[in-house]
Amino acid sequence: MYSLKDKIVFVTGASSGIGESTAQAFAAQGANILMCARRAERLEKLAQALEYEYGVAVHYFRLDVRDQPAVDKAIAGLAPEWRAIDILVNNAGLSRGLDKLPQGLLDDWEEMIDTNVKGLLYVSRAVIPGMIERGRGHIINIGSIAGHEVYPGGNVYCATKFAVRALSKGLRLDLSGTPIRVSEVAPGMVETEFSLVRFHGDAERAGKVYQGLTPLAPDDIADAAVWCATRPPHVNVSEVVVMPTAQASTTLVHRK
Ligand code: NDP
Ligand code: 8X3
Repeated sequence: MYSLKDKIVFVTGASSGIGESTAQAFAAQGANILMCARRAERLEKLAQALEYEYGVAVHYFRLDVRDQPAVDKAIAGLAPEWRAIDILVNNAGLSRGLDKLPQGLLDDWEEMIDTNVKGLLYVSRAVIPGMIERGRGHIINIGSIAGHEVYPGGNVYCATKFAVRALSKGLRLDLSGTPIRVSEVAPGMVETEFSLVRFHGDAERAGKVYQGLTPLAPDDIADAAVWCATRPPHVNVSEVVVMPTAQASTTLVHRK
């Protein structure tokens, strides 16, 4: 098993849900945690909890991954002790709306594409050259079942997650011959703030998404990310698809 002790793990979108759980799960393995999101006050609380509970070093910064100059500045400006990122978890992402494409809102489309595709690219472009120079690294992209199957109203969100899958595959090709690993973790339904964000704060509608079934918890996905990262160096877990038992596909969910 590959030890995570004292490794530097950078988690984007760690202020909530899967990112927060992932930061915690890697810290529990003794990794030092670098994390970002827009809601820095939440990161501050998480940093204190992780330092206290696991005795690891934590550094956080406010970052909107859609802002390319800010991404470059944040990564280039890291203190020397934080520069050698071992594992990048590209998690920051969101869905907006569930409208049929002809009725879709342009702002929703821009936000999803800018965050899920361009944000992931900006962060990857800033971090991966250092991994190549150091001759070590692992990129774990949080994709989605929506990147494997399309569902009605999923149109642009699904397209962004298909893009995450394509970029994960493309990166494996482009990094061939290096020791750097690339994994995609693709969850089905996970109860987080995801649906609240998708439905622009409509809590009643968001709650209905998870009614009558046991969805995944963010920890289930954090577990999968840690599992990918702890395989021996000659093992690259390319893709992990994790679904609630009650979910057979994006369109077939059993509700009691
Ligand atoms: P949450 O809404 O709970 O968390 C999303 C995280 O992304 C937050 O920390 C948010 O931080 C961050 N984020 C969003 N936009 C930006 C931005 N522009 N810059 C920096 N950080 C940003 O949802 P999840 O935990 O569920 O989502 C995490 C990932 O998992 C996403 O990529 C999502 O697509 C994917 N996913 C989720 C599934 C689910 O059912 N929940 C299933 C499959 C995949 P802040 O707002 O503070 O910036
Ligand atoms: C989130 C899962 O099925 O709501 O990526 O799109 S789904």
